[in-house]
Amino acid sequence: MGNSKPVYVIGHRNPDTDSICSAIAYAELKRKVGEDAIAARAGQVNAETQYALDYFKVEAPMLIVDLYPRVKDIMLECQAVVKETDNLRYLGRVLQENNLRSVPVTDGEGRMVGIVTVSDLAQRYFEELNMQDLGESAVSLKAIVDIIEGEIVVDSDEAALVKGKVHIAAGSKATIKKWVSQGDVVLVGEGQYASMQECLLHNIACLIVTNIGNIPEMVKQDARRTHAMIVRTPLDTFTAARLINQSIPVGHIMQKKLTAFQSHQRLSDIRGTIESSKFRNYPVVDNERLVGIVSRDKLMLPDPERVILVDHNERGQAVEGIESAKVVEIVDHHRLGGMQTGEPIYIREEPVGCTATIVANMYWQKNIEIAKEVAGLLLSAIISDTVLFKSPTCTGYDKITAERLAGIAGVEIQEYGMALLKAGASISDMKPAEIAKNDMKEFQIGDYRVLVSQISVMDTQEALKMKPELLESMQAICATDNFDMCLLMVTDILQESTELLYVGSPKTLIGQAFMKDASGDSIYLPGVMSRKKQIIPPLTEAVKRLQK
Ligand SMILES: [Mn+2]
Repeated sequence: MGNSKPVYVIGHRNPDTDSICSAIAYAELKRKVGEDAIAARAGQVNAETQYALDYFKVEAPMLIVDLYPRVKDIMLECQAVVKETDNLRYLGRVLQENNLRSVPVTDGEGRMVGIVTVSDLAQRYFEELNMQDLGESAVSLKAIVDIIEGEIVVDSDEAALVKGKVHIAAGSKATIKKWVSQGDVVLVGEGQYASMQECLLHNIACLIVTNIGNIPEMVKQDARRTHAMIVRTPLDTFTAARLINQSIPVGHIMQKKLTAFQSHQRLSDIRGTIESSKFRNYPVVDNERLVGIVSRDKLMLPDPERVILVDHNERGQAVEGIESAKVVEIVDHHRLGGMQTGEPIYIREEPVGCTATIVANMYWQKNIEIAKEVAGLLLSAIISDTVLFKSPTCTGYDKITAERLAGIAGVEIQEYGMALLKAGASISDMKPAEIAKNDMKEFQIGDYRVLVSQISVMDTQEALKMKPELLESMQAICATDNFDMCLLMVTDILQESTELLYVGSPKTLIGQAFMKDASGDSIYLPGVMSRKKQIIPPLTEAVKRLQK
């Protein structure tokens, strides 16, 4: 279909076993029918899910923190880089050969130190119409010898930096005396022996004889005595002089004040900077290293990520940044929560106990075999969502599907199921703040934003010993994230009941919904295990009654 990017299959935030396992299994099914799908998760794997993954030896899906487009999504490979020690001649060639208007500059260790543009180079040439002063440019004698393809006739310290100016020795001795001084580099034409000797009287650093001119022994002796270098070049004086101008290192003309980005930055955060500056390309630098470039033309239209939502359909429960992505499919078993899409999409919503039930049957409807470990994960999801078939959300379809999956996975349902639930029901290592956020889901109920968390336990007392701390944590969540109410279901798997803790207002909502005195901070709800079937619908009904 021409889509080069993979589609991510992802469950809700604070993923439960269904969200993780259905994502894994559905991504696998998509791959089996030839689509490039990757299973993902929108949060940490909980203890119960980890038990299932370990039991069936399957890796957790990749974590997606958010779907906001980032610099790395539009970053291009850098075509060319120059080092700060490279000379302007090399820089010019790099710019020309790659048809670039700018190129990043790195130091010897590959760290990004600047950027140099065509206009920096042009400006340099306009400024240097006269022979130049190399004193501040950090040009070594060796750099000069190299650039003019010189042959050293009398040696001195090649590594020494030129401290003086560059001259062409033309004219009388008097003129030379007037212009040339200590540390200079002087170009002289062939045969001008008197000029050569005059120059060497002034303690110059280097004498360059052009057109492979002859150098008499007398001149060489003068050079040795004054520690000057003599170089012979095949070039004519004009060309050699121009090339010396280009021996300046890039570091000398580059712009050190950079507008650079980091690969993890959100595009929405760099857009303003790009709009208020004028560059065509911006380097991307991570840990001081150049990793790519961002072109201003590419900024406006990054391809959105494509996602398939499993086990949820509400924006508030989806991975952060879902609005920047393109939802292409939904496979779910919850109420429709008002998601809008730009185009028609494939939706499979069934009122069953678990998304995994739907996914398993999609395999079978397509006559595709379910691998043993995938069957084990799907079974785990059904056991988890239906609390081993005890939840009122459980249907006969879930049960039949689970039995068939257990056959493929080779496990005994009751035994494996109790072990799985037990793994998830252990709260001994959990802090009250973690329990208060366990399996947290956000709901818009009438005008109220309500957060409902759920923890399943084997023994309610262990959790309720922490009730004051739990309520305190819930208060904190409610306040920081601006919820009207925070609810926590402490569900006893064995007793098949829930102790519902709540903070925020209006408490009458709880009272109305469950026909109980809710003036305290918790109520006992026998037979209640399902958030979506036994908590959210009565709350929705109560809101309608209250808001009349
Ligand atoms: Mn589910």
